Amino acid sequence: MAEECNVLAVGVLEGNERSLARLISIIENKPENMSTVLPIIQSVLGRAYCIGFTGPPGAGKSSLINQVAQALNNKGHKIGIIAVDPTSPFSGGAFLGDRIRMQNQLDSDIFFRSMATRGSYGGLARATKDVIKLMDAFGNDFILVETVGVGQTELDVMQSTDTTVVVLVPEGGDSVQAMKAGLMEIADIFVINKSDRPGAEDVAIQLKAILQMNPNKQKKMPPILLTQSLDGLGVEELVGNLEEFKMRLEGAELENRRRRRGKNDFEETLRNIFIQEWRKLVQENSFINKKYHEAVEGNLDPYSAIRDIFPDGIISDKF
Ligand SMILES: Nc1nc2c(ncn2[C@@H]2O[C@H](COP(=O)(O)OP(=O)(O)OP(=O)(O)O)[C@@H](O)[C@H]2O)c(=O)[nH]1
Ligand SMILES: [Mg+2]
Repeated sequence: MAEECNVLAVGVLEGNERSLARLISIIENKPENMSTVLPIIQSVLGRAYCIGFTGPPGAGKSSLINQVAQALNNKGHKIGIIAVDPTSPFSGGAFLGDRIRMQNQLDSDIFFRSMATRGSYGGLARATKDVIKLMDAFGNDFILVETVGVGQTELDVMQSTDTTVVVLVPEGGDSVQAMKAGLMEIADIFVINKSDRPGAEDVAIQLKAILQMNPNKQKKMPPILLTQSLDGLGVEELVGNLEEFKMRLEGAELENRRRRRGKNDFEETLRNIFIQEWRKLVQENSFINKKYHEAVEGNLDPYSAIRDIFPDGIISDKF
């Protein structure tokens, strides 16, 4: 498997679409293979600019991404799209996939991939971050990521993007009020889609009032744009705002964002490796197994168990 991953990783660097598709499938199922892939691709990572789109089910994220992808593609950019859990029960999730697949047949430079919810939420967020890296190595200029809703997975995924677009709808007055603080904070740009329907302006006004009441000192006030993603109204302005945001971010702030991401990435990798190694230790070492189970059963507190298990010098006993 490692050898196949090596060959595929080189293929990805050469811009081979089949290698990318195959490698994504492997990594989705066995993320630990990134340990052979990453050393091959690491030196080229960071070229792609990653934009996340999130918002309630059926808000029009897929149709909007489709429009933005085409607009960027028309400007000569190579685009990758990742739809995380696109099969929402509210609307046909195959919508975007079908459209993009149609375009791919027309030989456009857009690579589409959807990621189904499987395993734990943490697993999905991790797989998405890995796929972002593979698409970056493939030579995409922009990677557009769609996630539904406001859960922990979305927040995790959005921390791996350079820009976050939050998509709302005119009927969303109540959802604006109830919007999770986390989503407010991560939004760089707000879009009120389906602005052909009544109420879009009202939602924009409400949103603006809320943003002004809770100013985020670290950020410029996010723009609020109106779009109609079926016929592309407002898309040009959105793309203009995305480009402007990218230009403004480039330099120190982008480096800061990416350094923060690098730190999270490192710590997550370390945590995963520690946990895996730990589980092996529990299987293999009867003393550790005994202490562990004492702690699990509640007969020993976790701190004491860890002090007993790890002798002085391996980890500090001052925690
Ligand atoms: N009236 C109107 N309908 C729209 C607009 N944009 C999208 N829709 C419709 O809204 C529905 C959902 O669109 P999608 O693009 O699939 O929305 P989504 O947010 O990706 O949906 P999920 O991925 O299922 O959460 C579809 O039936 C679209 O045709 C718009 O600007 N105006
Ligand atoms: Mg969608």
